Amino acid sequence: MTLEKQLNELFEKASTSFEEASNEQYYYALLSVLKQRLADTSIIQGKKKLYYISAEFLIGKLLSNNLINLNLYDEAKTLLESHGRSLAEIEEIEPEPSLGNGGLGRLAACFLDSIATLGLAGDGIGLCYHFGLFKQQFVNHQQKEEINPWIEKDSWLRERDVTFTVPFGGFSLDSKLYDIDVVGYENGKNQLHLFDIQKVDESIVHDGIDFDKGNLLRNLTLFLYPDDSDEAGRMLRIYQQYFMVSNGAQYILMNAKKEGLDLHKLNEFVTIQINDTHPTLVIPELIRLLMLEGIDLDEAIAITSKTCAYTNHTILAEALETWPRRFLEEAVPHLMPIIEALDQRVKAHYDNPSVAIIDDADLVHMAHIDIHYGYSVNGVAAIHTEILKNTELKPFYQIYPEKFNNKTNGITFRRWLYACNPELDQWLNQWIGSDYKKDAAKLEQLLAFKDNKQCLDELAAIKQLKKKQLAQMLKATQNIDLDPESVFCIQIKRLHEYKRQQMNALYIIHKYFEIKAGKLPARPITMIFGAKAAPAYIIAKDIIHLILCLSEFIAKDPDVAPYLKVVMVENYNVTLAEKLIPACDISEQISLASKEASGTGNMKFMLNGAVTLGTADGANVEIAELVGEQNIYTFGESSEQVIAHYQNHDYISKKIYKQEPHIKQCVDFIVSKELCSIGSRKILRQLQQELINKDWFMTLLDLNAYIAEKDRCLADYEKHEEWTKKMLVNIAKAGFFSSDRTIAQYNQDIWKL
Ligand code: NBY
Repeated sequence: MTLEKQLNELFEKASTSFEEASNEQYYYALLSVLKQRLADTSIIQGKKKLYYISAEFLIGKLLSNNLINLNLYDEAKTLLESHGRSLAEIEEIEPEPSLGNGGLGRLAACFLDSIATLGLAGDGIGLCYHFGLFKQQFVNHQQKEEINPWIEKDSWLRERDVTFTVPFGGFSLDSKLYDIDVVGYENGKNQLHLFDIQKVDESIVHDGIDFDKGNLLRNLTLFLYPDDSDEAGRMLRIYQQYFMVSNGAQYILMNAKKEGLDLHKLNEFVTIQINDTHPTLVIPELIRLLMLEGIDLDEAIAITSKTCAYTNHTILAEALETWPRRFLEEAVPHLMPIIEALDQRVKAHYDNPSVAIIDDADLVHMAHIDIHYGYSVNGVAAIHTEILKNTELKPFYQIYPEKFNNKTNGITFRRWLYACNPELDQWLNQWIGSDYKKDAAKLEQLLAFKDNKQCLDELAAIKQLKKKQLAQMLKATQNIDLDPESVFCIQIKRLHEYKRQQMNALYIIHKYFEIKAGKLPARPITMIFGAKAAPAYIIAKDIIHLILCLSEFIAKDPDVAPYLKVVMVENYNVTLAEKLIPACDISEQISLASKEASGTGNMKFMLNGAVTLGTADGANVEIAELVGEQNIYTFGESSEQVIAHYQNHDYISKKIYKQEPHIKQCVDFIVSKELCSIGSRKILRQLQQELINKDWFMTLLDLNAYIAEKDRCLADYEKHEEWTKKMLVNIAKAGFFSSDRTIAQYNQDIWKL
């Protein structure tokens, strides 16, 4: 049946019509039709199945994505347009599930798309957070957190008749399973399994995102990453993690038994990818469950170690989780004998205390469990994997060189090109055909048109159009005025000191001074930020405050406002990213070298024809190798230099502050009376002092280099044809960053499905 006929039937039932139905009715009718089509799509089968366990799946809205993958996108678009509707408008009705925080969660979502597209049998396992990540509002130039509900009566969730009992110290909780179908591009489907508790109570949340952290029977699945600045918050994270993995492991074994598989050979039928350390407890849990099936400890450990593989996403100490032994004793006492047995085996083999699972301070190192008792350890970009091997995880690499491998991240082109930039997709179809949809490497064919004026003019026109569309959208939704003739520099990502949004803010102050002194830029510059700060991360919130104060201050200065504009979009999320990325001229990837494991926004920007301004960090390094130095702007100290500063303790920000008058001037402007009259003197002072006295992520180290390279980049932007060529080369070389390629490599080297 055609989409038209199906929608028509639904509209008739609701006594409405194509002409009279509201956008809301359109959305729910489409949802219902697509859910039926998804239900009719066959599940991908295979002898061996992957389970990708992750605390986050930042899936974003699913309407367009599902239309594309079910091959209904064009039909839907034409149909809607013939009734005077646009897909974009109807999509606005869909709430975005914010089941993730940033790159790690979005990567999991891209991976599910590619796994299904490649026809591999692989499901996701996670939690059904009711509010996901908080919704961000700006009040008094500060971030305020609000709940972010997304589950409606009618949604992509499918209730399943599956429940497990999860034991905790002193009580147990029964689960409830919801599935979301994950359909591949012109292929069958897999599933995302999201576990919830039975009696979750949304009403215990008050004053933004506060709630009783001790009420586990009611709160366990309310939020992603509840504030962990106190012990109750940290305990809640452990309860969440264990609830997720126990359900996952029970689900996996239930299926294995249903299929009559030999549990002694589980690893021939199942592989489990552990996404960062949050799902690590799946290892002792699987061992425990196998023992309940009558398998002895040694064999249960051996089977589990052949089944589990681990992905590392960071070298930052903050995210290499360790839990005090007594936390685990309280939350999951039944796992402690197993964790202790795992630790004793390690200690019996290796005296190096740095590879122990339980250290002398009685801290349990989650990553160490993964590395000793998993069969693969991978980093997410070439440079990151090298740092893991040579520095961060060196003693482990010496023990298990064969386990270590790199899998450079990727992004799904279905969402980050076809869905978010249909104009660019059309242009590609015209110039190189549509083969690249199945084989992203074919984008390189674009290089043949590098000197074709018409091709370049069309590309430049598309960028201009996307900038206009963004301006219209931000005006309508956030009352923000953008000048599409200005150059758009965009930095959108989680707020973190290592990502150095504060360095970008200092650049803005530098430009402000220049403009004040009469040195005008060739064209107006628009600096766009989007970022959420973790609720308990004070410095990150201080940086947001600075940016919002700068934004207002500059807008009010008639000398500067015509040349410089600072915008921070509210509640940055996947939906906003889909609008911002196609409109970007300059992609800001300015993390302190060695700290950004990969980055994936950098790939999305490149694919949409933005040029990268970045440090030699994460996947920027691979982007630079692909596009060549004429087509990227790289600055700053290398990861080796930065690592040496940490080792030698020789970076002293105060020294730079004192020696470089211009840097001092910029840093001191943070506490100028102009900014303090807009914002909070206390907060701005705290940030300024942080930069002078601590600056753990070395903002001042690269500031001069950043200013120089950004100015060179802005000057080059004025050479229109050359710039458009750079855009074209970036698009042509982006094929490597398709998550289809990444997943093919995971499968070939790790999963072997
Ligand atoms: O994973 C990101 C990396 O920063 C980025 O470079 C990489 O491209 C991406 C995908 O591999 N990591 C990330 O997003 N991490 C988190 O969001 C995260 C979440 C929670 C915690 C730590 C990190 N935590 O400690 O709870």
